[in-house]
Amino acid sequence: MSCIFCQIAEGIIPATVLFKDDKVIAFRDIHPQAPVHIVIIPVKHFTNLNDIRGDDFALISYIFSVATDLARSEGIAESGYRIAVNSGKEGGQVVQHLHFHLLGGRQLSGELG
Ligand code: IU
Repeated sequence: MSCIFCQIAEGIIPATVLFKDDKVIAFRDIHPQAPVHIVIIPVKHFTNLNDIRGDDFALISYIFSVATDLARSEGIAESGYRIAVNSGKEGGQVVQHLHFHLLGGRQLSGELG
């Protein structure tokens, strides 16, 4: 298994895990870009958003519910936060396992690109 996020999901590579069930795992980013920077991934391997079809969109909806719960538990729900997905090379994706960034705890820039 060469995918690093699959290895985190399997517990082979350690991470600071904040949430885990059979579908989703959330852990603190190792190079945080904000006071709160959490990576949320589906346990099942999808390379990026191009792999998401049909019934898999229910999983994406579930990931958003996990993310918004984490925003509340991390204390950033009211001040505001960003959920971002980098998909593909020009989207800035580095790790080739679909993931969502939850960022907050500081004023984020309006720049998206
Ligand atoms: P990107 O969307 O693929 O650019 O983001 C990958 C993120 O995964 C990036 O913020 C890394 O710091 C983070 N990360 C991590 O938290 N743990 C790891 O073992 C690896 C990357 I590799």
